[in-house]
Amino acid sequence: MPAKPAVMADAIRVLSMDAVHHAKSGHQGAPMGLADVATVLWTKFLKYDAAKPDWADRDRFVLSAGHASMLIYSLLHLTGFKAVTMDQIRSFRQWGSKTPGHPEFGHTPGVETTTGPLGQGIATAVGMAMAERHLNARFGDDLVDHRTWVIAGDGCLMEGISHEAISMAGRFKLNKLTVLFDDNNTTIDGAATISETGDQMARFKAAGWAVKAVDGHNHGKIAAALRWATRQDRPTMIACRTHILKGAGPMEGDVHGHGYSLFDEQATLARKAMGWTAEPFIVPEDILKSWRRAGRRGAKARKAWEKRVDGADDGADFTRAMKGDIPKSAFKGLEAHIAHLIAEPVSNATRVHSGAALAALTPAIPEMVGGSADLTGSNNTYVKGMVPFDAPDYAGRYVHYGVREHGMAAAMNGMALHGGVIPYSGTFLAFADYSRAAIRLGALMGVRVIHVMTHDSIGLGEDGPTHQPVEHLASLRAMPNLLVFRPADAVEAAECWRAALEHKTTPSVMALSRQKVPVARKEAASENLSARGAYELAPAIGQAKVTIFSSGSEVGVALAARDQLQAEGIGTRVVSTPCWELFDQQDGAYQAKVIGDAPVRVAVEAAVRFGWDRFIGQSGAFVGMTGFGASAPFERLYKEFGITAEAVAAAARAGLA
Ligand SMILES: Cc1ncc(C[n+]2csc(CCOP(=O)(O)OP(=O)(O)O)c2C)c(N)n1
Ligand SMILES: [Mg+2]
Repeated sequence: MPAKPAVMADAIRVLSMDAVHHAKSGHQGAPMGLADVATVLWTKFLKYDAAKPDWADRDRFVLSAGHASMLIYSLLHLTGFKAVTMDQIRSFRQWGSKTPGHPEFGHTPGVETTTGPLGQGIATAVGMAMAERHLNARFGDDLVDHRTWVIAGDGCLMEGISHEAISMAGRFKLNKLTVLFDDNNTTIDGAATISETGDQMARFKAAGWAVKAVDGHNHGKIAAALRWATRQDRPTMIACRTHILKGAGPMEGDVHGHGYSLFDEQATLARKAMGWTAEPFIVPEDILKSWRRAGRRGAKARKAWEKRVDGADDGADFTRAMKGDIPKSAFKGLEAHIAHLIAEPVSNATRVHSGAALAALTPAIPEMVGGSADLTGSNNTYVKGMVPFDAPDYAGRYVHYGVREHGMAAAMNGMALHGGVIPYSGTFLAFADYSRAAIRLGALMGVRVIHVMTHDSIGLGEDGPTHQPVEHLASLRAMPNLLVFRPADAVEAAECWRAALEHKTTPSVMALSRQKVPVARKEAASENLSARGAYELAPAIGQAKVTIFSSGSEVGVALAARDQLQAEGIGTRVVSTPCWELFDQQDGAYQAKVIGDAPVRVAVEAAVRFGWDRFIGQSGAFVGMTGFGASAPFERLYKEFGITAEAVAAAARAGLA
């Protein structure tokens, strides 16, 4: 006899209690409250095949409320995802387990995105739903036709990023996106109402969503609501009224149930009330069987889909795109562009050079989907001929994200996680702070997204200190698994783009100048020098007494200082450092050669010194910023803040004295 759905839901509850109890850590409140909603979704609606977690046309399930991780681990175990054995459930939150405290992408098959920082999941899911619609437009229903389901709690919806995500999804009419709101009126400090009186349903509705409320413990009603969601022409939100710790006897619905750990007696009573007689970490055969059957539900559809991919003319192209492989001849246009730049050098802002590189890349790489947070003209992210991404034909490759830097960065993570899309977008570097939490999650997950961030220093001039980044380069360089590129001219910009695209598991920031910069690279190179991270741009004439290190718009300052010093007979070399992280990956011999042994080292960058000691040591001289900038034309600012060739040359002379 198949197990009753209510009993199947109890299996989630009991496993969540067992795991949290055993680990003496974690959250059972939300998994117990959500067990019914999740059971209906995973046994009747979610399209997946537990035997093939990476089936490209599966529905995406995002547990935005990442603290409820035992919910997804229970589901993965029960439905038969191989990696999540009962031993793994027993090892919840332990070193080396597949069941870490919060769900981690790339760590546990079946986990579509890392969640835990509240609000990120729902915003990431918007990107997944965008990627789905875009690829559906490109490859058709036969290959791409799936939904994105999100479970989000009070916390996710309180976070500001949820606003950006919701309004984007509403504007783009992402009708294959459904948010299941765990409406339990509970957060950590107590009832959600102690800090929230907003009407979440009205809020979603105002953003263009279809909304519905449902008793989150009534399987029939949940199923009806999910069915309703699949029929709407816009994104859907279902407020599922649930009780946190549902099934835990007197503690059920307690507003302090968020991280409450049931005492032994309470857990025993809860099991008894559920009629659950099995020992901890044991799921009775009939219940497990029913769950495993649910986990195989999608197998037939998956196999039929595989046949369709095999038979489709563009099946191989689809598979390549989903694997994240770049088309074979992707860089031909870029190579020609670089050759042209060497033959006929162009001096301009590096943001303009980046735009030129994009013009050579985007026609050759159809997976690239660009965009900007309302700064298209400033970011140079738009390539002529690109069509906006929008309903009802989602084939467009340019996203008008609106003024939503954080939501944009998270959506890009979602697109990259979905696969088949290589997202890039633009904003000002100073606003990296707005998107930082999503950039960090992207770095942690190892997704290829490219954040174009222009106006990268005081060099932006008149807009003043609010817009002038000074500490941002240092703070982004501090982030693990993030490539921070700061090209010095057109050739470096092209090289940096190529390097960013060739790093499949690392997000990149492209820091670009607003102001015009001189040409740095005049000779053809036999390799991508920027991909080395740092390289000798100009050698010393005679014995090297001084090395000047620099990046981006200050490389021109470094070269001018070199001219002054060489005129005085002081052998001076210039090292360009477009990407510190890639330099760190070079072998020791290469690094030593680039750093060199000139007795005096100077660095110049229109930013704070933090981090530069890595190149110049403690005794090196740094020419840059020590505080915030100011509003004035950029030439005046460079003079006032002392970032000049004269200052660099003087620092070098002082070092030699
Ligand atoms: C950005 C962020 N801020 C704070 C936290 C810490 N935190 C984890 S869960 C939570 C409350 C969540 O409330 P809700 O989403 O309603 O979950 P429930 O208590 O209903 O399980 C908080 C503040 C976090 N994980 N992420
Ligand atoms: Mg809650």
